[in-house]
Amino acid sequence: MSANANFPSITPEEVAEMIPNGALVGFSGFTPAGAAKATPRAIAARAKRLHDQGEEYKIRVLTGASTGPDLDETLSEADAIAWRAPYQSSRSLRQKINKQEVQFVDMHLSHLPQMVEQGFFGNLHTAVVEAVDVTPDGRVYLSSSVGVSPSLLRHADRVVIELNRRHSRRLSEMHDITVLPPPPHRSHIPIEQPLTKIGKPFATVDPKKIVGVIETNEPDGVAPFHPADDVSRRIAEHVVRFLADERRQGRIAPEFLPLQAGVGNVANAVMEGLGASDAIPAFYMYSEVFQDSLVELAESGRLLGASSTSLTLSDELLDHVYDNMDFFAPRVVLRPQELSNNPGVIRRLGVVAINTVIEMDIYGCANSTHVAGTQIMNGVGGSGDFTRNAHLSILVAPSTAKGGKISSVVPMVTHVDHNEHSVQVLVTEQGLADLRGLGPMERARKIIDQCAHPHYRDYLHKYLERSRTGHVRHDLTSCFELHQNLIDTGRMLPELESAAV
Ligand code: 0RQ
Repeated sequence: MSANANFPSITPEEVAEMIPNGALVGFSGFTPAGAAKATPRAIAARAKRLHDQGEEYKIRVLTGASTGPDLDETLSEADAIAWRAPYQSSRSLRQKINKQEVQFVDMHLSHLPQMVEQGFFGNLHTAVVEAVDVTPDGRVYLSSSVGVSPSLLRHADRVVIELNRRHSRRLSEMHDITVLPPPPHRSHIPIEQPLTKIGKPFATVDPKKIVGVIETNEPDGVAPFHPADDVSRRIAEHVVRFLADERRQGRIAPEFLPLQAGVGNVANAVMEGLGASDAIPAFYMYSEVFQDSLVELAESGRLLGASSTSLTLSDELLDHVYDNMDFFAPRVVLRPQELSNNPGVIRRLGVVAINTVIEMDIYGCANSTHVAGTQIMNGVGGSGDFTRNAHLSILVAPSTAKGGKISSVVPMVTHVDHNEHSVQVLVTEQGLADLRGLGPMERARKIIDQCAHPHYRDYLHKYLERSRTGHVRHDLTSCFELHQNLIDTGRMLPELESAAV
């Protein structure tokens, strides 16, 4: 049934006019997948117009995670964001956050729906949600991501649907949507296998709240996947060898365990490596993004199925999935982020989690978010949900950054996203440190010898030697010396002659 027969059409410009300065607006989108598109562009245009007239106009922006360029980048460039949660990956927005021009709440993605339910972010003025269909009784068939949209639809005062004709109407065959009741009224979540469905193929909204429907026909615009570089491939080799060995030793069951892999180059390389390995059987994913590398793995039979909250696929591959829904629909489940990232489910399924960090320290704490402890990159995203609760938590990073001027292995991380109690395995292209069962000094020596770049090992060993007392040994006068050197001279070890290590 055509949505416009049931709800009035509205233009993005009319929606922008409805949203006052300072309002909290929830947009669909988890990565560029399923992100609202036309409305944020119109809000940005309105902001620019008002700013030219000397008027203040900024909104508070809530989404599932990062978004497409039409949302964060466009709104930020128009100086239209005052506050943002829970994750972002926009160049322009990150600069404004680091200048304190935007307040940013960096939080675990699994917490977001209940924070919305509990009203911590204030009154939700409007939700703008991309969908493939909406029925007169308020069933909203979402598009390529679920994210936090079911909660936004419940709690917003008014709702705008962006009806994007570009997506397959068969997406509902993948969706599994339920909103958890607040405690103490929760019972166990009966997801016993990555593809178990426990909800409905649609989200619901009170139809009286729908102020209008905007028809669009636009791709998600996910950037295409780049082939893995040498460093990522070496990291992947260490991870694959380690997991195959864990299985041989019986610590991972013969049928294997579901995997979660973060986004980006290294994660894609790891997935490729796992796909190509004879020692790893065909496997499932229990993750938050379904990205490009998984399409081929599914078609070759290496990936048996995946639970996710978004189809983060470049346009060509998303079209390919839509053209082959008979194959993909039974193999992919898209859930709200409260369930894709649910700590209890991750622990029950025994997920093996692999995420990329900015830096790791010699005792196993890791920093995913803040360069030199101050400059936000993206945010913790789902990495904490998975790292804390996985059966096996693996964190990876190249051993150096910026052409060798920065060591990713440091005495003490300048910001802690994952602490040593959650982190079990650290990997760089240099090697892998399995930290399970090791005391602090054993960990430190292993991390330096296995993971640090050879040019930084001597410095790190000397740091350990001069840190003489305590259980976790630190020299508080010099634990951030490498970072201070970086700030002062542009490199962590100024005496290193060659930058290219
Ligand atoms: O900077 O963009 O200026 O070149 O950080 O680093 O090596 O391209 O790697 O794109 O995978 O990003 C941790 C940021 C890594 C990401 C992080 C600089 C480096 C480069 C990017 P340039 P790379 P990636 C959810 C998964 C947190 C959220 C998460 C992230 C830029 O993976 O945001 O895990 N993770 N989500 O030069 C200074 C250092 C640096 C550094 C890297 N030590 N110091 N700069 N960079 N290390 C879970 C799912 O289920 C999906």
